[in-house]
Amino acid sequence: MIVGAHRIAKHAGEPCGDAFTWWQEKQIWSVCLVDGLGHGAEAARASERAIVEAEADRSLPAEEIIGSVDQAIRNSRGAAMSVVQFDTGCRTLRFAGVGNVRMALFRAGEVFRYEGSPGIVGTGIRRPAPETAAWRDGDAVLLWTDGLPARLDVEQLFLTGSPADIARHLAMSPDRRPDDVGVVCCFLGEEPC
Ligand SMILES: [Mn+2]
Repeated sequence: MIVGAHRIAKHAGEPCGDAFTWWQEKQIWSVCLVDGLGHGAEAARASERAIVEAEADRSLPAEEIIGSVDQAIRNSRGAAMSVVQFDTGCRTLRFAGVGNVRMALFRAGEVFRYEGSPGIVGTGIRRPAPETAAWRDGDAVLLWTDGLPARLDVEQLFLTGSPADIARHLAMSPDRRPDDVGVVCCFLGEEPC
């Protein structure tokens, strides 16, 4: 597993309302991307609290992490959020999301897309149903917020560069919308992080 990420605030000089984190717990790698509603300081407060709570729940399954964050950020503006967990032993993934933080898995000409269920984390959501799938060495996974278009066509990007390069390149792309943008890129395989 190699992970890289990049984010850019809507307006230079204001806090970014998109936030990410990842961690390894035994053979499970978890990656979390959060978009605090709107932009600016209140959005950043919501997403930072979501990240702190997610990290505190690090051993829970993805959908339960989102359920805990929902409780923890009730007094915030709310957020969209997705969590994906890669089991490096079984080569499976588990995805859960609420709101429009999207994910796609890229594999030699194929793209598998994942979307969260409707709702706003922090408003008393129903726990989202997780999706599971198998992955292979060499697969690449992107997560991105709505600062980028819903459908990203980026396969040529994977020919060069590290996950951090790809995330930065995408975050600065001309397709970017007038919003905070956050991107996380993962290369799946046995490479040490
Ligand atoms: Mn946004």
